[in-house]
Amino acid sequence: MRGDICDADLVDQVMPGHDAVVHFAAESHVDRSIAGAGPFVTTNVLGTQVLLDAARKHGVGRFVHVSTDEVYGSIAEGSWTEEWPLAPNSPYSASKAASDLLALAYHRTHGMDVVVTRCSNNYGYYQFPEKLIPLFTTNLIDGGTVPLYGGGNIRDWLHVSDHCRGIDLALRKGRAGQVYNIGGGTEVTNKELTGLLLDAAGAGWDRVVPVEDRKGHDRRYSLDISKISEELGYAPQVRFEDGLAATIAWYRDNRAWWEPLKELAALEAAK
Ligand code: TDX
Repeated sequence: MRGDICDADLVDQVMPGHDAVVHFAAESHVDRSIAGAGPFVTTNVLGTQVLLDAARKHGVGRFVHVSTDEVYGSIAEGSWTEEWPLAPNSPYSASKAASDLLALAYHRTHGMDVVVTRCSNNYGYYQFPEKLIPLFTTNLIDGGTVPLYGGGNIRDWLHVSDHCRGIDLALRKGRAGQVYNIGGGTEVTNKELTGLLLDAAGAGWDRVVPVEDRKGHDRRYSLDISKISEELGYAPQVRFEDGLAATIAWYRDNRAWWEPLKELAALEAAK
């Protein structure tokens, strides 16, 4: 069944009988949140509250809230542990921080069995072509250009299958009320990553268009994953070079999936 997490009646109907909720649903693109924060507050904050209330009412066992490293803000050196204070910079990350804290508050206030995970930048199959890797890859496949903001910013890349492995461990073995960072252990600058995507497409730097920097652009994300590694036995398994090559091949082979989505995005942007 597909529906809106803000639809309290629908959520109330579908919740009974389940022993766990894994809450992935969110507005997730930073640039969209800069253009308009409304849907981010509605879906990420109110939607999470609707899910928490329904899970509590119907006695669902475990509630895993999937959060993000962006709630910590930006870090110049070293890596964030789970104790780091939250300092989000974009309307997107502020809305995720609010939902992350709300989930933890339901544990402390109501004794709900909540676990929060905070992941680094995901990549892989079926990622909406608004995020850096699928946007640049599909633009290059089509012979177009890629809009690079600055380029010195650093992200830690996590293959979607490693993220799911981490969430599955948190669901089955995580301790109630705890937060677990899930990182990929591969930090690269956006410029380095763009170079890899250009090489894979057989394209040169003339295809890169420098554009005005993102407002409030976080410079670097870096997660310390000792807690989930030591407590739950997590380790990322997909090497970045392998995961990236497979992802690029997937977008080459699956134009029918992403082309309509890009057409829709272009129509929205033209409005
Ligand atoms: O067109 C672009 N040009 C560009 O230079 C886009 C879309 C991005 N970028 C840069 C901005 C970032 O430094 O690339 C980096 C990655 O950008 P995104 O793919 O938009 O991801 P990011 O902003 O890092 O946030 C992502 O990781 C954390 C997800 O979108 C979030 O949902 C997640 O919580």
